[in-house]
Amino acid sequence: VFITRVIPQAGKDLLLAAGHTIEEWTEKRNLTPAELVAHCSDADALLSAGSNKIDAAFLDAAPHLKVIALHAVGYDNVDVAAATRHGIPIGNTPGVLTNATADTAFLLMLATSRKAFYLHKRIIRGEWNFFEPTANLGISLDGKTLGIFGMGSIGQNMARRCKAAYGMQVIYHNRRRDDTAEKELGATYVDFNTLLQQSDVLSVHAPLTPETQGKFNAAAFAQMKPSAIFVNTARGSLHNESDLIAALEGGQIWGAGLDVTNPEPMHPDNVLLQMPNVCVLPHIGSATQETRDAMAVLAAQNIIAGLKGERLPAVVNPEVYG
Ligand code: 8YV
Repeated sequence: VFITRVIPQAGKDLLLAAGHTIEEWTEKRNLTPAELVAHCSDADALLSAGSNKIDAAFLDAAPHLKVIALHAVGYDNVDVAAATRHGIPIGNTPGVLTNATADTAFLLMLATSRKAFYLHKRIIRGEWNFFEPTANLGISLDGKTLGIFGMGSIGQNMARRCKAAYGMQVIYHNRRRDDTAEKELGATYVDFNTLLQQSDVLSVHAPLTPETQGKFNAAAFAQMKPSAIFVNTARGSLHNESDLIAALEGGQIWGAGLDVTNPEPMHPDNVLLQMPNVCVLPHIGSATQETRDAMAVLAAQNIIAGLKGERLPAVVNPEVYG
């Protein structure tokens, strides 16, 4: 089993206990496509943590692979149709990272609403020297409208937190209407333009697909409230970064909380990092010890099942089973 980045020991222990041999890439840099091919040409299974492209060319060059397990819920780096053609099941890690990722969205919403990261930087710079009742003001979240783009389990969890904490009204836009969101959370389904126009906080929880790529662009930001906060914990390519910067500079929206950027890592000179109403984190959505352990275990369970020829506990392409 080839593992593309260092993962929690719990996952590796499970693979070893099942009798598999593992090779783990430990360098702190991305494998090049050629290196990935070289390490997988004889491998029976790939455990992929990170954003390496798993495309048709790679699959052709790794003929022994019987299963691929992602240490992630998102699978935008995988050509799923090509994997299915090769008869390779793709596993991912849904469910176990839902709470941690919703927490990160909630954290970014709250931190942005109170300019927390910027004010922290001001203290470090020695700029906390005077109190004024009109300085350092943020935005209250009580009773505001939360818009969710992508009402899957993470979006629902974010909505649940925001309702419980702030009594927020929830509106959402999704590929299809969701019964749980409507019955349990009282969420209202709206079209995309209404979502933009009515949200005080707009939190993105959709996968990256050709339909969602660049969805939050100048035209979208222009429809939002000047007091709105944009939160993205999904994938950086769902928003257009220069359009986001222009919208913040032009006052079309008030603030942004980002756990994902394009590219990653974000360049330290990025103007977003200087803006008072912007909070950026280095893609830590699922980064708690407990969650990462659970992801590693589920990824290992997917590999073990795949190598036995059994159905993966969490499979992205069930059509591979015919
Ligand atoms: C992963 C993620 O940590 O699950 C996802 O889709 O973005 C993160 O939780 C990341 O893909 C690295 O494994």
